[in-house]
Amino acid sequence: MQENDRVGLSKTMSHILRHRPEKFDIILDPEGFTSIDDLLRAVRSQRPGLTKESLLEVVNRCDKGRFEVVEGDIRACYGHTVDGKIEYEQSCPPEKLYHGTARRFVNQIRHTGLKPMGRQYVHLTVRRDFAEIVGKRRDPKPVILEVIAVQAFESYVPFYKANEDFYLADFVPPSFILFDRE
Ligand code: HQG
Repeated sequence: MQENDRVGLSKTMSHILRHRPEKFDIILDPEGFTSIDDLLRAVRSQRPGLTKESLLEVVNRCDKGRFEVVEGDIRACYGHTVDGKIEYEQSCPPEKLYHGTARRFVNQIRHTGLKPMGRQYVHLTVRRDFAEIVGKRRDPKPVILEVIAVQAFESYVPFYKANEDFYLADFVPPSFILFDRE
């Protein structure tokens, strides 16, 4: 599959698994999983003839680990906006996590901390380069915020591991964000 096709297919899969499963008669379990066969059927309604191999190629070649496959089931690892919060086990984060955002949001974040906004969770990454890419979706010169994550976790802020590179939080208070490293 060409990269362009993979990106398009990945977006369709994300749309279904993160945002609109009900539109495709897909039911997610509490952790966001559905069967690969059901997802395949749903994606085929948009892309007739799609093979399971192509779908799994998107899963395996995705640099951000967007999807997880476990014993015939698949889920989006993060990014959800569906009703009903996707459940993750709490997990102690690494010492530091990064969040890339737009310059225009920073003042608000200074006051209220990081909030999930339109999604179910705040998204944080262990990789500065990923935070840069995430921030550039909204600002050509994004601000990379550092979150002192272990300290936050040991105080009272729950964190959840989405995949090897991304952690989620319900919120991050400003006292655990280093703004002066912008
Ligand atoms: C900002 C995509 C004002 C926050 C990405 C962000 C990522 C605030 C925006 C993943 C705020 C929400 C998630 C506050 C947070 N006041 N603005 N208090 N708190 N914000 O898209 O982290 O590529 O929901 O900084 O690449 O940008 O599709 O979150 O700018 O990995 O796999 O509100 O989604 O993944 O935006 O992106 P988003 P995000 P994929």
